[in-house]
Amino acid sequence: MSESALLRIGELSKRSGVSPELLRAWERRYRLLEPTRSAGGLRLYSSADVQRVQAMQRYLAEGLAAAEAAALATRPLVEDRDASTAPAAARRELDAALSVFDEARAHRILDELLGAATLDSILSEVVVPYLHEVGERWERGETSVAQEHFATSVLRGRLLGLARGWDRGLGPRVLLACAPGERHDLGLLAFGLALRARGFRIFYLGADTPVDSVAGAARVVKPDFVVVSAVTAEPLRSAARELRELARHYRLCLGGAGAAEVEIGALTLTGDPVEEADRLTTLARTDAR
Ligand code: B12
Repeated sequence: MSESALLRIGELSKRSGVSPELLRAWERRYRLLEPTRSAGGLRLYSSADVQRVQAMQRYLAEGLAAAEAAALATRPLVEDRDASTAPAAARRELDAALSVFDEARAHRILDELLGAATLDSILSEVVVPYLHEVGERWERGETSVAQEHFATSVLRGRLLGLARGWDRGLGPRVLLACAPGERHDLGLLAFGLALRARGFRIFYLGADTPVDSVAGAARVVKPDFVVVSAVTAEPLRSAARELRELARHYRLCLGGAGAAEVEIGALTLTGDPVEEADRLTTLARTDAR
């Protein structure tokens, strides 16, 4: 759409009969509108925004609550199956369901996605970016703690469901755990699923695992790789001595953003879980030769 075909907030307001204040509130609260910016930084709205405002008005007139109306009004765009816009549309649809605590609908969306796209692309283009979006909105105070907890627990449950049986097979064994005190395990879980899709066998200990307990599990599992992850450096730094010891017995990798700042001689996996799964696959193949 050319810039001249785009509308400013005042023009969108005139066209729809909705005040600029209310339009801004819908944009902020429900992400009903997705403006681009002009060279001068002004918000510019497209015909898709106009359609969503009109849909919102229809649903409100039918007596729906604003959050429900917004969730439905954002739906039609999701039917756009263009490869370049589908992940953003899927994230928006997922968000519309999760932000009004509609778990059944979120599962339907995920079912549809799983039927239509690879797990790699769902992880990299929908789940991980969506978690970032939730986090950013939570930081700005636009998403409540309840909404953030609900969204992450539904997604976590779903990812764990996909993990069933991921320890089977003949591929290299990987033992995965979060560092002691670390409760963020979604990146690690995504990494495990991406590894599984590449034939690895996964043994998952999850959040907040003492390093001596990881070592105990490793004695039983006899993994080819042990991965300990953390979002910040602190949990890894605090456990550095024990992790160094673990690295003497096993091929140790540190994962997650926290690993970037910790130097204990282990391989660090700080990027996207799918890309890092590719890196570990290459490494495992090199080892096998
Ligand atoms: C969900 C969430 C939670 C959930 C976690 C649920 C769970 N089971 O994971 C709960 C509610 C438990 C939680 C708690 C807390 N959280 Co929190 N949380 C988040 C949130 C919204 C999403 C995190 C997430 O899963 N992201 C998706 C992952 C995949 O993305 P990522 O972490 O950026 O990781 C990237 C890479 O590092 C890589 N990756 C990540 N892990 C791994 C692992 C491996 C092996 C590999 C290869 C790659 C990899 O993948 C990503 C893409 O590149 C973020 C917001 C954000 N912006 O991320 C805050 C965030 C991580 N939390 C934060 C904080 C401060 C906390 C608390 C201290 C809050 C509190 N006051 O209680 C506690 C700490 C709990 C603890 N002891 O660990 C901060 C961390 C700030 C910092 N950098 O210091 C963040 C960034 C929010 C913020 N901006 O303040 N949180």
